[in-house]
Amino acid sequence: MLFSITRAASGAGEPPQGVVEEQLPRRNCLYRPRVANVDLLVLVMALKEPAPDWQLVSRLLVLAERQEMKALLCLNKMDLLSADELTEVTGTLDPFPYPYIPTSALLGRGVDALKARLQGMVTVFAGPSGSGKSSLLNAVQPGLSLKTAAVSEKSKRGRHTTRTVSLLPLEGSGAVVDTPGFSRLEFYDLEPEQLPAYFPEIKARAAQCSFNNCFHISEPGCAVRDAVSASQINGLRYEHYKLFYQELLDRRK
Ligand SMILES: Nc1nc2c(ncn2[C@@H]2O[C@H](COP(=O)(O)OP(=O)(O)OP(=O)(O)O)[C@@H](O)[C@H]2O)c(=O)[nH]1
Ligand SMILES: [Mg+2]
Ligand SMILES: [Zn+2]
Repeated sequence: MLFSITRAASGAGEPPQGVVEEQLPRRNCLYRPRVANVDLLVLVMALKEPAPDWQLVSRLLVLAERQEMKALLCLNKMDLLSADELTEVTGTLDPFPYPYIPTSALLGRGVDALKARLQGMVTVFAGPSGSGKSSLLNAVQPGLSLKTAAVSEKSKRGRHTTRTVSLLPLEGSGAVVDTPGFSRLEFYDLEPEQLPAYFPEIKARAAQCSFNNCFHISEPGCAVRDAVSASQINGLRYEHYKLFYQELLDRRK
């Protein structure tokens, strides 16, 4: 996210003024994150059309941790899933160390809960093209009238409808930033040793590992791996941790 928001120009109670310093690259890559004064990252992932990319969710959450932003996951397009299918998805996500809400911009489900979370916050909406970021924002505040477009019939992927980053004041208090969709996210200036600190569920248990330099990969007496075995840490999240750790190691070679 290549933009920064300054509160300097706004008075008490007024929405913060936005200054877009640079635009996001349009397609498939997001570079070095430089986000200032953003309180909350709302990560919008469609449950279907396009299919969810959980690894991208974990990547973005690392980014949120690095930027010390709160994070909220919206599982959008819940109307495209049966109740059983939704239960199955939330079952594979749990335990999830961040709040999440199933939403449907189409039916207005979860929109009040989302709206409540945005009050008084500067929030960035991020996620793949076609996941429904602009649609959810329109549902939260119909006056926004943000442009949306159907996903491609054939590939079920988004059409990169939102092309620029825009800061929008919210009724009440707060502001939201709609951003273009992306599907790839690289880590910048990140050493593998720093990674455990950006997975809160790992960070919380690291002190109990036998070795204080444990990186939770294959070391004996690892409290993190024990927690994964006991389903206290989500196995998928742990797989992403290992994947990112290896990626960061490989990059150093
Ligand atoms: N069935 C269903 N369709 C939805 C929902 N939310 C959004 N859509 C549809 O999904 C398509 C893409 O929505 P957008 O809001 O344009 O998606 P976006 O994330 O802003 O996409 P980009 O701007 O390209 O990054 C549109 O046709 C929306 O009507 C939902 O909850 N359910
Ligand atoms: Mg959009
Ligand atoms: Zn460990």
